[in-house]
Amino acid sequence: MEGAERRLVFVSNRVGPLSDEGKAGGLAVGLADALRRRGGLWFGWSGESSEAGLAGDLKVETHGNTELVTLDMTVEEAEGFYLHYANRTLWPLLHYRLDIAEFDRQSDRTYRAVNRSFAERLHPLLGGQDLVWVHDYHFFYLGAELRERGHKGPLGFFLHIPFCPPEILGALPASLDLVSAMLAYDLVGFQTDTDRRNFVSFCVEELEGEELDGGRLRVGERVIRAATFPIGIDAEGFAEFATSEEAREHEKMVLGMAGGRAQIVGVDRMDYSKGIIQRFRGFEQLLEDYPQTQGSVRFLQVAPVSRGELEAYADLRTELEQIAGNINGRFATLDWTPMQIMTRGFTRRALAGIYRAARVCMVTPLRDGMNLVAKEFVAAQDPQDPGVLILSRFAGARAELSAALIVNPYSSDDVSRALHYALEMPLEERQRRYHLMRQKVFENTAARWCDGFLEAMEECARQSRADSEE
Ligand code: ADQ
Repeated sequence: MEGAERRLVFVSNRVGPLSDEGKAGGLAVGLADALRRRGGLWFGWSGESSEAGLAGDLKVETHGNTELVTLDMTVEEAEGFYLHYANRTLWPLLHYRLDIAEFDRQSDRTYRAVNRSFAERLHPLLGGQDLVWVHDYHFFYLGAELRERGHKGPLGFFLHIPFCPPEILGALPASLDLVSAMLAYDLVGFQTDTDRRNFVSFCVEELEGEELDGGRLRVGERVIRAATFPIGIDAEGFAEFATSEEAREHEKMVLGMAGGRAQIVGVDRMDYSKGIIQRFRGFEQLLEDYPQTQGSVRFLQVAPVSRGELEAYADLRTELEQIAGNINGRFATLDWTPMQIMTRGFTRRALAGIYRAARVCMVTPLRDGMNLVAKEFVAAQDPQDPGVLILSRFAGARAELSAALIVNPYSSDDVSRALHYALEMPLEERQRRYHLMRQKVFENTAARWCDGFLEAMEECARQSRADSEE
């Protein structure tokens, strides 16, 4: 299809919102921007359950050039697919947590059946020339199911979370099926080179695959492209948020609470992969090892509850509240409370103000696909007086943000030393590090990420048309 742009079709577990104003997570923020610019179809789960489930009516919302199409699931579909297989099996496993991943046959069946039903319902809405871009670990089998129904157009897949090494993935009873199904996509994208390498290694070691040049990979008859596309944010937009009135009010409130003390912040969905427990231990150790910091710092952790239906997440909340309580009990004085934890969501402008009030932001996941909080923090800073980013070596963002203070999040010594260093850091060094990071964040934006992936998909489509004409 020379000249005309192909229609864009996104598939992701949750759809929208298309507006910036919501409390959307990382994925939605990047995609909404692309659809607003180019138009198309966004297909996914409504987030609701009904008796008919995936067999029920499609819900269609039209916003200008974009259609949002969603389906309900039955309670059984939602539990087996989303709660169980996606979030108790794949999420921990792909985040290297074999110790808590649960494997059971029934949810594996439901997950595949849900992928099949999504393909069944999506296929009639597709034109052969559409660019279909499937997102994340909820839909490993969707591409293969679309192919079975005769879809011949270009199919892309992007994994927002890490791809663990074959030694870990191999523990998944269905690992061979799952990775084989990924080969139905023409382009498979990852956040980092490590994730890509792990995928290629699995194909080579377990499926007799062969790495070709140009990022291509041959497995049996199939040749696909596996590449790295680190996701970004709308940096200009976020920087503007940071100077909005709402941001300023929040900045003022946080600074007011700090009362002249150095403000440390953490902002994460409440998830065990984010390393919040270890971060609290690091903060406690700062107070212990550097007693002069007692009374002169304040730590605010913002952690909205997510996936609260799952035991591991409910337990985490209890544990975090206990640790924070213990730290406050141990160190507080009549006029100083060391830390505060908040589980409510904020608008993006409010969040930008909180980041701007921070002297130090701690982003210390034990494993993270990218971590957009790190990038948002950088975009929100005042260039004249920027805060310091402490970043885990296990966050995908580390590849670009090497000018942050890089720590091993498992080592409370390392974290407490980095905190102390950050608190003492002279303005000149803060500015130097900030400018290096700012350049990356403003260069590699959400729009560029999206365009890069779509260009690579167009290239795959041209290639496969050339091959079929040969
Ligand atoms: P997440 O695991 O959700 O995303 P992250 O990239 O940090 O992690 O994005 C979280 C988003 O939620 C950020 O945009 C942040 O601003 C927002 N957020 C956090 N707390 C909030 C609060 N209290 N109120 C409002 N908003 C809040 C997954 C992967 C990541 C990957 C993204 C995108 O796990 O590694 O970076 O997808 O690909």
